[in-house]
Amino acid sequence: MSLCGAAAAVAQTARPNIVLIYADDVGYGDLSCYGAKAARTPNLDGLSAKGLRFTDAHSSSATCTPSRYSMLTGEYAWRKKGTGVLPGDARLIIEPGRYTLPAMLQKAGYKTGAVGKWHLGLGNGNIDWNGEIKPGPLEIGFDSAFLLPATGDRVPCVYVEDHRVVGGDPADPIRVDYSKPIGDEPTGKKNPELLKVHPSHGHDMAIVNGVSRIGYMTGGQAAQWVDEDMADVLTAKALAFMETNRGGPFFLYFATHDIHVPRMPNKRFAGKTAMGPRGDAIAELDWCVGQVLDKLDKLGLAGNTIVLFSSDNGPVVDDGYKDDAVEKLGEHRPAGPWRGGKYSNFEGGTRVPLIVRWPGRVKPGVSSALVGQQDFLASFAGLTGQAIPGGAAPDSTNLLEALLGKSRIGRRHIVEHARALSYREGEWKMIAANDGPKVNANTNTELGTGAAAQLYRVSKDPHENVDLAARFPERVRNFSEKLAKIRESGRSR
Ligand code: NG6
Ligand code: CA
Repeated sequence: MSLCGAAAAVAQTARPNIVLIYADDVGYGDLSCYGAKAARTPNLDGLSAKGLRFTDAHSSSATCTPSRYSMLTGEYAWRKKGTGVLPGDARLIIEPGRYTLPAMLQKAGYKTGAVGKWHLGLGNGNIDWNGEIKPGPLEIGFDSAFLLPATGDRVPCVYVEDHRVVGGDPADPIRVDYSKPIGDEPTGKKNPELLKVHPSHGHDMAIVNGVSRIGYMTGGQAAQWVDEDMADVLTAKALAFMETNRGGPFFLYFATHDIHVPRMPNKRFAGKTAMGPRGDAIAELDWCVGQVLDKLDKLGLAGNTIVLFSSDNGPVVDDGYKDDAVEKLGEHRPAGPWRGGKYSNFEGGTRVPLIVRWPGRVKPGVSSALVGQQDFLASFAGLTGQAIPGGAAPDSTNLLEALLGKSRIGRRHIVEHARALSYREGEWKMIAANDGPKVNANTNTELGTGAAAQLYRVSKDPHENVDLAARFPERVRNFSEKLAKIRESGRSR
């Protein structure tokens, strides 16, 4: 019996290529396949029409670093200190040698590549940007990497390939400082006349390519990126990775810069929407997706490749630059039906688009299964027949059946993370008590803050308008206990 079972399990495992396109700050309502009218995303709509579109998929957190940490390690980031939004000179926060999504796939025989936004730190805490930059992605399971080290709005504004800055010049060394200006270099604060886009809050330090950033940097003139070309540069690297590894199997983690600030899409996309740069960045993102899908077709790999598309957190309109996003938003609802957005404990913080396409294996449609990005690790371990070592990926659940559309049942519960933790189970959601401002004064996002725990029946009240905590104190107590247990046990799988 057990031999038969093992044989059956092996027969069911497979090693398709996996392409994970991970967008930045794209909200549930930002894509036309999720209902957007003011932005058209034909390539993503096509992916969705041929794939499975999820309506209850979540990033683990309402900001970037913790979501990426959770997705790559299968551990809720809030378990570990130091996993909040990182500065560009932060040390690597995933321990080298750790069992991660790419390391697991390496063991399964995959070539693994990271292209795009990293934001998980690099080095050991004192990086020399002119020398060897490690540890980084290559030490946690990627065979190759072409990175934007932190965010588009943080220094250093250079690409890092494997262990080195691309185009670095020993005669023009790069220096980075997050605490004070370096020499008398111009800054956004002192020299607004040098800027082509002005900050609305923060972002008034080093000026690179006419845009002031978070943090100070000098040097590396020849290495500095051009924001308007970034989508082209990253997409070309993503396509080259697939081409090189066409013999497969490969895992491509393509983390776009779009649609994070500064939103500076290539001029080809200017005016593609009536929403200004934020809308045009959505058009640019959709183009990147189209390029990846075309390449898979050209390489004859589409049928043997799972393509996933998702986002690292919910949407934000004004995230620090005067780029007309607020003025030109019109009727567009970046978070779709959900309340809040990036930074928020309301659903808008973590309920993000997720599309999964695997021709012939995933039946096109829509799924309401509750899934988290931290589940990719255990799910793809299941797919490729990898056993997860004890203690690894403590919050990753094998949801392969749900991800492939064979089951409508996803997680029984999920913890959502922003300022506080929220506990979702079935139709219900509790936001744990948390102090602080109700609204992020910079971005104008409702944060879901409350001195007492809040309870919402999300199925009937998707916008989380009616707090039912006082009516159902038992449920609040029960959910608080379950959340405490998940915290204390160090695992939820
Ligand atoms: C915030 C930045 C915001 C953005 C965010 C990280 C300010 C005032 N705001 O601190 O612009 O960079 O961090 O975004 O500096 S994330 O998507 O990478 O999490
Ligand atoms: Ca983000």
